[in-house]
Amino acid sequence: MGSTEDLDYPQIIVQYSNGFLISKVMFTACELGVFDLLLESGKPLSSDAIAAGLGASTMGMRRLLDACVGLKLLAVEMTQEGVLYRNTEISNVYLTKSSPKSQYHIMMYYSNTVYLCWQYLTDAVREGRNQYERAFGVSSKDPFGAMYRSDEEMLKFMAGQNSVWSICGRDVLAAFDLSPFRQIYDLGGGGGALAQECVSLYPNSTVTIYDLPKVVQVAKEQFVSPEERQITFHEGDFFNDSIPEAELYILSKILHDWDDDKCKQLLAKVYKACKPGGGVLLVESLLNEDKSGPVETQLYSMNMLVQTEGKERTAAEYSKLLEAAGFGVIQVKRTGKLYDAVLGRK
Ligand code: ASE
Repeated sequence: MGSTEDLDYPQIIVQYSNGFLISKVMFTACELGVFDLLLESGKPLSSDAIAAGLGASTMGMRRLLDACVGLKLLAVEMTQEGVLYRNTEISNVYLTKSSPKSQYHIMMYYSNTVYLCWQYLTDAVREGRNQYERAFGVSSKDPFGAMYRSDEEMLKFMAGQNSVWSICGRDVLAAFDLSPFRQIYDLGGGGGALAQECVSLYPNSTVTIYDLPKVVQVAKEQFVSPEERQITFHEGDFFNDSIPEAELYILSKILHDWDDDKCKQLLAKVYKACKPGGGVLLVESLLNEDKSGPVETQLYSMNMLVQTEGKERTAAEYSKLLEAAGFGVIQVKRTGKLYDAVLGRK
């Protein structure tokens, strides 16, 4: 420690410069299927065997595997047959595709979509708007039109967002006792992973996923089985179509996509639809009141700049938006993880 003060060797600057190299090594090992192959094999493998199994060059693979060892994403052992690689515990749980807590899809979204937008971060800061036009040649006027510019992109986004709830979903839903709310709408609920967590935590609730028709179609086809009776769907655009009556509305990572005007517009609509005694649960990554951190949230706010019309906000900022729409008794719970919860009551 003390390295931040050391002007002779600026450890922190070196670390930050290399940050994107670290990300890309992890993304690439995921994308090539290194962790999946090692899980399936059930025994440590040589770099030649991994290269052959994944159709990669022996030289490139050897280097990638060694970098993963340095990052503690793989472990290495010396045997008579030579050097063998195996997954670490954290890779088995989070980096393999088949794990229930897999972060594979969010990594692919970061690596292939988010990463390309960040190429234009300088332009985003200069212009104060998202960079879809430069990154992908699509209009940046309608951020979700741009983000869902193809079915493939939409599916990658939905799968990516779903993976976050496998690690944060339970905490944000348990932050408040939501058991009094039986009839719940998850506005912009996408692939439904948060809805699935919700009905498992609150077995007496039903959750309706309200999302764009093409999102609902993919959610039904790929993510939520018809056997999950507590989950239903409603096709619509929450800015332009009506919002049905319910006891609780979940807006999970929705307000961070939009500017204050759009947020107020949406919350006013939710307030009107909400049953008296009902509420709204905001699930967002909260900034400190002085915006001094957490650094993950500050970085996400930069990402909202390059990808959307929104930003990350403080608890007081969300409270003000809720109050402007008519909601009262606003409670804030920080989970200590990536996403926090804010509850407002009608
Ligand atoms: C959105 C969430 C995300 C819109 C675009 C997004 C995420 C990535 N791109 O509502 C997930 C959060 N991660 C980051 C880096 O912001």
